[in-house]
Amino acid sequence: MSYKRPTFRHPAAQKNKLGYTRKDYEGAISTLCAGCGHDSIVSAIITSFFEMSIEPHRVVKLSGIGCSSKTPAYFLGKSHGFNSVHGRMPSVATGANMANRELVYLGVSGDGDTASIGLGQFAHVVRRNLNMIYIVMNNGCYGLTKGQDSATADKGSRSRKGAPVSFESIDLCELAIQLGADFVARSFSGDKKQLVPMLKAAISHKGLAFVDVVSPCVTFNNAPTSTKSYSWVRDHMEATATFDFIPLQQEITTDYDHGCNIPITLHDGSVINLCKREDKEVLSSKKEAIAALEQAKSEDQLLTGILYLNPESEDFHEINNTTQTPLNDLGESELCPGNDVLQAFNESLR
Ligand SMILES: Cc1ncc(C[n+]2csc(CCOP(=O)(O)OP(=O)(O)O)c2C)c(N)n1
Ligand code: SF4
Repeated sequence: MSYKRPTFRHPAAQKNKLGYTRKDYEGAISTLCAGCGHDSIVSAIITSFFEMSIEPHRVVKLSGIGCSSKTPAYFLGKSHGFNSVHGRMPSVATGANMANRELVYLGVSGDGDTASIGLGQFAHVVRRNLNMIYIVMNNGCYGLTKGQDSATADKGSRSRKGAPVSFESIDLCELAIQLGADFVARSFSGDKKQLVPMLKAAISHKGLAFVDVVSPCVTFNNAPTSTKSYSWVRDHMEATATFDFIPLQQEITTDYDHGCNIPITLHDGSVINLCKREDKEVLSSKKEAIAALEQAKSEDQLLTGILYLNPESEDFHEINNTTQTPLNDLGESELCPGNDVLQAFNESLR
């Protein structure tokens, strides 16, 4: 069940370049537990799309099943939406993206949805580099089905009622890097200052942008013994870099503070402005990114930030040389070019 928001609009509400207010990017009122990290991520998504002035009707939001997968109901109420089957969001996203490459695809998933039942689908959508933003709201448990440990729960950690986790956890960021993702980032639901520019950069990235957001489940997995709790994350968080996101339309040069900021240009020309901590490197090598993640883990730290970025990313459409035109805009002669073309094509494969 979802509740509708009041339709009142404050006449002085701030508008973006399209003339929309933040309200135009909201959805139904959340029915998640008060304090759930997922709601904070929803708010960061709304802020990012509003501030980037993306037309809501150009966005497709997709999800699987779980509390996290319910959240597309709570943002971008005027966008296209598809709530699929548990762990199957990537295949629906692939089909939609292949039919129309002009839209912005945002997939929302949970750690159960992605790291357990959907692991196979996750692996293939990452290696195909589908042009989408893939967010995992990672709480280390199956919130919707009453808090069972998920595959991202760290070995030895303990939820509110459970025994210590016996198995090694899956680090989705490391896995995404190994599978070929060109944009891999991690943040914390309670750190909007980091999360909003990170999401903006993910939206601008061409190819799959994977964003793992540790998002505490206050009802089932917020005990201090859990590495996905508010208290643990606050005490053990370490950032690779602080950064700001500069959209393409803005003057870039005036924003740089040389000596601190490292600009990285994304495919659409927009820039992520990384402000390195003194002892940190920009992570553009897979090997180094994985080593940094492992190093942080061995020191009991949660590494956040853009963990790996390949600005030369080539997405699924480019790799397959697909048509620029959405399939429903193609005419009969393009969809069915005739026997001669078919014969020539078959010949070219002999
Ligand atoms: C095919 C199938 N198997 C199992 C379930 C039961 N189920 C629903 S949500 C869920 C796990 C949700 O966990 P997660 O993806 O981490 O999301 P959260 O609720 O924690 O946000 C499970 C096992 C289901 N709906 N469908
Ligand atoms: S059960 Fe956990 S994940 Fe689900 S809404 Fe409540 S706090 Fe959030």
